[in-house]
Amino acid sequence: MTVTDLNVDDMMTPYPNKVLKNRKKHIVAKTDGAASCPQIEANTRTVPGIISQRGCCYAGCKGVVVGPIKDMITITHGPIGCGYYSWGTRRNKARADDRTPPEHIFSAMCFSTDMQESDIVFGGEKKLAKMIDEVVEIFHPRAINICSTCPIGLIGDDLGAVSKAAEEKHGIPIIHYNCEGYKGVSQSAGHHIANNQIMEKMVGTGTDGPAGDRVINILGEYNIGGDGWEIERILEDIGYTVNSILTGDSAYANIKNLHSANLNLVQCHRSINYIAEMMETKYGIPWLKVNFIGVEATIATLRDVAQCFGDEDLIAQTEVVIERELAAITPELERYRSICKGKTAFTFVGGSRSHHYQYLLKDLGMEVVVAGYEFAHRDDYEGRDVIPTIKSDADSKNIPELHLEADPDMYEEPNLHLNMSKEKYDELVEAGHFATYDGMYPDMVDGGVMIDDPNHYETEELIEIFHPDLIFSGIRDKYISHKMGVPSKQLHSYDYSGPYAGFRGSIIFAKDVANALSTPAWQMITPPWDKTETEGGD
Ligand code: CFM
Repeated sequence: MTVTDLNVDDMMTPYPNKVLKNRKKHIVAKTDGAASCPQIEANTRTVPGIISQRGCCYAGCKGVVVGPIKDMITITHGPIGCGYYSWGTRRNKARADDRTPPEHIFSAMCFSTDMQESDIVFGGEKKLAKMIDEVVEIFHPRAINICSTCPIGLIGDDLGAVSKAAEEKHGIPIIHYNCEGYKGVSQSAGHHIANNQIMEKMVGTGTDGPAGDRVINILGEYNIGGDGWEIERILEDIGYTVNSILTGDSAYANIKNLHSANLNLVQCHRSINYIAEMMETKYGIPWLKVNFIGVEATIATLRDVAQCFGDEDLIAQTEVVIERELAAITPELERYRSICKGKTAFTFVGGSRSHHYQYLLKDLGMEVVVAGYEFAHRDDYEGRDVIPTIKSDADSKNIPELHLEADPDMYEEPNLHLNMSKEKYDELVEAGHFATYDGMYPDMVDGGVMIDDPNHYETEELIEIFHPDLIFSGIRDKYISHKMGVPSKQLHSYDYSGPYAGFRGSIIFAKDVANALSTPAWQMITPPWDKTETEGGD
């Protein structure tokens, strides 16, 4: 069956009518290379009863955005399971540096109030206050995060009051997040809550940020498997000063100085676009959507960034670094490419990578025939023009918008932060420099399918219809494909591998993909449903 023959009705026959009607809106095929993306339903509630692969609001706030801040202690206020299951699984790496000595790195630890039945009945505020006292006494952190879980919202513990009292007592910032798991429709609400608090309580409070006119922040890069370090290596080689990567290997000590940057680069647009937009409003700092996944994408990104600064030295040095890095990786990449070429993939990740990895797979000669997102919004599929402001998030029903005033000491026309004329800046905007990598649809192959919030059943159906050679997903769906005899690679945690970003990362990725595609194991297994009685099995 070819991809263009996909008949969604056939695929979804077991559904009752109402469910069919709902799910059909979440799937879009690109046919005849159509330039404009059909509307896709996204960021809406999963049909109750369907086994979705989404996570919760707490996962998006604690697990994704604030958990990786290495010099803060992040307390999970709730029963132990939430803290335990979000402990160390994301592989966001951290290390000591000039500002953060090893004894100040807490991101690999798990802190939880371990709420018991009696705490739920009588309230957990005292327990939380006591825990803050304990962690301050034992670890002396610079600042503390408190993330709430579902039961906390239901019993009504006042985290704001506890944090305020503890701040006065201990003299350090204590930031609370009302990110109860049930809020919103997915992780996405948690990203937004985390962004708001970081913006309100941390950004702009520091006075010791890096000086210079080539200072950048990288937003939406979480250092999974060391990705952030590879990106930082390249950028510093070219001559930029990286103030902070949010939030991979980041520190409170640097986040408070986020406003010292001339430019914000946004790698994951889903989880941290809010901070980029809010910083533009408050400080006039421009932001650029980038992609460091893929060799060609990394090159294009580096050139875009240099163009933003418009500095001849930077532009020249960018080319020197590109040439040197390409020379170092090309022979090995070619070897893996010869194995991967012509193969197809199904990517299913959160809200950003199914798009970004298409560039790296293209470098290897592979095509993505099905791309799914757990919790993306319409703009992640269709492009930012579709829903131009953060106000239109379905999330915002749960999340009060921050009303930011422009800071008169900092706010300038965005061009001035880049030491560039307004005309030149407008020219770059016009040329699309602020819209590259916007929306997945333009990068889909003809006949390819985008699907929002796919469930276990639909994943199986799509594998049977498209027969992809490789599936990129997460731990929840990895074994679905294994059972069907199709190899898979985790794109959330990279299994135990990485980094995959930048130049050096592309080689590691290519090697992992070539290994997965060429292992003979997949031809040797017979799935249980194809086994005859005599072949055994239970
Ligand atoms: Fe952004 Fe992410 Fe992603 Fe995401 Fe995530 Fe992740 Fe992801 Mo897993 S922040 S949206 S909430 S790129 S943890 S590092 S891999 S689902 S596609």
